[in-house]
Amino acid sequence: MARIFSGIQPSGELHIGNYLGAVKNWVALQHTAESIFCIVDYHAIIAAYEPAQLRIRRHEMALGLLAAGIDPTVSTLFVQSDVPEHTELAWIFNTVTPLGELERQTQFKDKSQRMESVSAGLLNYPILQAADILLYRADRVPVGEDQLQHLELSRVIARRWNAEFAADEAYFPEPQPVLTPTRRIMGLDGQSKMSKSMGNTIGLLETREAIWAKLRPAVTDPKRIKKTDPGTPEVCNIYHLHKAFSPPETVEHVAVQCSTAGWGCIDCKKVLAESMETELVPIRSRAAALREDPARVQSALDAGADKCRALARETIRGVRERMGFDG
Ligand code: AQP
Repeated sequence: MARIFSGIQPSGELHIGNYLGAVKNWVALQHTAESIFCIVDYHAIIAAYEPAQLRIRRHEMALGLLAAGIDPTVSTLFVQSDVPEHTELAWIFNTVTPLGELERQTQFKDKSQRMESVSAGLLNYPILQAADILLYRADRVPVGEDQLQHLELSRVIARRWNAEFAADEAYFPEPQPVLTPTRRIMGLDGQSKMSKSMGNTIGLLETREAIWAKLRPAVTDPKRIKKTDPGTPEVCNIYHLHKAFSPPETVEHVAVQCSTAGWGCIDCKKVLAESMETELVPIRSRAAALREDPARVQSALDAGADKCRALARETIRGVRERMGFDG
């Protein structure tokens, strides 16, 4: 049976970009393959953080994922730092990864430009990601578009390690991406990818009122100044969110109303807010039930960690044997 693995950083609130780009696929795919989902807290400490807040965010992320539809009786959900083999394998992969390949990663280039001091952790981030995936010898990785380059590096690392230490077998499979139709959701500023660290998000668990307060001023078609100006739906971030949340007939109607100046941007946003409610209300109500019962969240994570520790030990045993560390 194919194995799916994917991860998410507890670096802030679970947002609709994470949901539409990755988590929605996790929920759909969990019934088709053995699925392992990881809250990657070691990745999240690359940026400055408060330890007390990390504890809260880890729990909130688990709660959000369960509310989004991850079913712990079908999938495995766990926290990365509960399985020490992730960092052990990452160290090993450090030794087969040329520095130049890490320096070429777009995310490293973008983020390091925004930082005064760049840590080795930021550079090595994709190696830990390769270790996360390959530790479970996963075949498929449902991710958003921003992770494609990192995933390509995971394949290179698997290929290189196999060639060096397991020449006659593909000990590590080369993991393939699985994308959703909404592979890249832009932030409400319309400028950059919706991302926890950019503060341009709509949280998956936010209230109707909080969502409206963010949608109302959100950037639309920059050329449309007045309500009577016809808009261009394809360049409008709100139209793209309609495609993600509204039924096809509404999307079509929105395009006509926008391009003929039938609706102003606020009219269009009100319809989007309704479509979002339809999708988000059940998620919010599952989250409310889980908040009443935090032990349920923790026990899903504990069971997930137990299972993953056993799988990880088995992979590392094979790695150590092939690299001359046994006996
Ligand atoms: N805007 C997005 N559109 C589509 N998919 C997205 N993903 C993230 N943002 C978008 C996908 O969500 C999964 C988890 O990724 P993450 O934890 O790195 O999410 P983030 O919000 O991007 O987190 P950060 O902390 O703000 O990280 P940076 O600063 O690196 O963006 C992944 O599958 C990702 O593709």
